[in-house]
Formats: sequence, C-alpha cells, structure tokens
Amino acid sequence: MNPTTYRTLDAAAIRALVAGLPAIASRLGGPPAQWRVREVSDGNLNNVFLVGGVKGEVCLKQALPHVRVDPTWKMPLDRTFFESEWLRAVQPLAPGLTTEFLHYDPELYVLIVESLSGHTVLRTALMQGARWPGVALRIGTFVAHASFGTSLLARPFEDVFTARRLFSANLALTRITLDLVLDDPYRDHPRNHWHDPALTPIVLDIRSSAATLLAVENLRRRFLSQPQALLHGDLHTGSIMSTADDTRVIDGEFAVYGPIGFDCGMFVGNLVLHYFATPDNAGRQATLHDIAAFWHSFHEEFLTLWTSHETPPPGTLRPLAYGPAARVARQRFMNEIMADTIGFAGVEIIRRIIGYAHTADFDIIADPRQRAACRAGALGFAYHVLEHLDEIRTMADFLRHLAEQGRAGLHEPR
Ligand code: SR1
Ligand code: MG
Repeated sequence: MNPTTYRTLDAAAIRALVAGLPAIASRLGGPPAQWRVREVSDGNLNNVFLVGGVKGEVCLKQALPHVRVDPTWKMPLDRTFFESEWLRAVQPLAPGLTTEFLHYDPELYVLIVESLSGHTVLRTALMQGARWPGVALRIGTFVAHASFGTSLLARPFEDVFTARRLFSANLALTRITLDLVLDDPYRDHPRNHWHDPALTPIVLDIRSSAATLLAVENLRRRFLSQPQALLHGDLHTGSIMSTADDTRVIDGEFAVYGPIGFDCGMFVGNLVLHYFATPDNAGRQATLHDIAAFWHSFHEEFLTLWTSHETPPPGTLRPLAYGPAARVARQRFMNEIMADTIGFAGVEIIRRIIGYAHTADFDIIADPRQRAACRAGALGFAYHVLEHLDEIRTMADFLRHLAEQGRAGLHEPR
C-alpha cells in the first residue's frame, strides 16, 4: 500500500473520483452533485458502491486493508488489481458472461465495472425459489471458455507462463483458499464454527477418516500444482448475478492458475448446498438437473473448443496423436477435470458448513432442528463423497449418490 495516496473512499470521495473520469461520468449523465452513491457491500472482503446518474449506473469496488467483516484480519490491497486483470483476461473469452471492465485505479485499489442492479445474486434468487435452468448452462459455457482460452490448449506457452507469473503473485487470496477451504476444517482452528451440536459427530468422523484426509491432501496438492487454466477461484453462487436469461460471473479477485475442476467443484458444491436447503422434492429435482446441465454444458463446450481448430493456433502445442488416440487423450483430461470437480465440490460443502465463511442457504429454514438436519445431510454427503472418491468417479455417480442421500433427509415444505 502507498500510504500517501490510498484512502478508504466515502460517498463524496467517490463522486470526486468518478467526476474525474470523463467516459464514466458521461455514462452516468448529469452533474456529479446529483449522482446517487449507495453502498451495497455484501461479500466478506471489500467495499462496494453503486453510483447512478440520470443516464446510467456503475459499480465501484474498493479493497480495504483488512477483511471487511473482520477489521482485525489485515489484508494487502492488491486483490482489486488481480480482479481487474482476471476480468480483462476472461471478458473477451466469454462475452456477455462477466461484467464490463470500465476502470482500475492502482493507487486507490478501486475497480469500476458495469452495474448489474437489475440482476439478483444467484444464491439469493435460488433461496427465493427462482427456477432458471439457463443459468447452469451459461456457467458451464463460462467455465469452458474462460478455462480453455487461458490454457495451453489455446495459447502459446510463453503467454500462459507470463499470465501464470502474474497471477501467482495473488498470494494473500490464494492463502485464504488454501487455509479456509483445504486446511482449517480438517483440524481444530479458532476460525471454524458451527452452531448445531448435531454436526459435531460428523465433524469428528471427517477428521478421523484416513481416506477423507488423504483425499483432501491430494486436492490441496492439485490446487497448488496443476496450473491448467486461469481460475475464477471463488465460483460460488454469490459470485454470480443473474436474471432468468442473463447471467454474469463477478468477483474474480481469487484468480489464480489451477486445476479447472476447482471452479467446476466450487459451483457444483454450492448447488449441492442449495439442494440440501430446499424443502420440496420438485425443487431438489430441479437442482439435480442444474448440476447435470452445468457439467454437460461445460464438458461439451470445452471439447468443442478443443476439437474446433483444423490447425491449432500459432505457437500452441501441436498434437502428436490423431484419430482414436487423440480422443482417448481428450477423454483422459476430461476425466481428470471430472474427478477434481467431485473432490473440490466435497471440500467446498464442508468448509461452508463448519469453516469460517458459511453461506446463507440454510438460514431460510425456520425450524432449528430441521435446519440442523439439512446441514447434517449436506455435511454427511460431502464426507461420503470424499471417503468414496474411488467409487464416485463420474458426475452420474455423484448425482446418483446425491439423490439417494437427499431423499433420506427430505423435509416437509415450509
Ligand atoms: C476471509 S474471506 C472468506 C471467504 O469469502 C470469500 O468470498 C471466499 O469464499 C473466502 O473463502
Ligand atoms: Mg467474493
């Protein structure tokens, strides 16, 4: 941080900053004094504001020198830099599926993007009962295009290595993921918490299961040592804003090169959390369909991108095998992504129930015993998945196990 220039912005300072940016000021329209500045901070880390004028609105995000929800947890400011680099990298690869990048201020650590005030955070929409089957398909498309386009399959290694070097400096947020997702929940740590004593026996089982701990260690190693593509790095349902027919991925501050199945697993894990928080069978069936649709869309689009070049782009690795051998090689890679997806979905579910950063999915269940039972269902399912990763090898296996365990814990409609 440069202490002479960085300061946390209030409404007046935001007006002054934006007034000095002619392209954005004209997008808003009218005099700065009449712009509405509304704080909408919602996530754990940053301040977020909507700035609106007579013509339009933008979204402004500023990093704080600490975690927003815990000022004692100090944090470097550079996360908005990585988010802006992520956005600039993936926006052209997945047009219409992110927000539009408008401005980055390297001294104030401010990122300004298109406002999505007509959209709803996907987690909130799901909790309100939205059934938007197109969302999962579009997220599949997003992950396929963003990951393929930043990988060695689409780019010369020189470009990929340069990008890897840039994003490998995203140390603070990679440390958060490593600790909060892949470490803390598996040992006693003051950041962990859960309210329902009914969960404690499952937590103790998880922590004493050698198969589970080995699976998590393997996922941790893969997260750090398989730089297959540029990840979003935190692709939960709170990092997606949507309407019924327009879906945008936001909040790419955790961007880092890693295994593609990490992003897929984050998304699938959060759909599973929603699945266990859903009271009725029809709602649960819809979520099973969403998970299947996501995977199908990701898988098909990734393979289509891979096989669409008659001759590979200049500088990329030229295939050595053709015909059936190439098909086998492609299938192996897709199976690797699928295995990672299943494993990372498991650890995401666990950390959202017993780790530091929980999700709101279960909060809508009024009856505390029912709420505990639903959380226990999700936690038990994730434990089962990690313990039986050798048997749960495909998304079809995963969905079958989910449907079986979900039926057991189904509760009455609220
Ligand atoms: C201290 S940050 C906690 C969590 O919030 C973010 O959205 C990420 O999910 C992170 O793990
Ligand atoms: Mg976020």
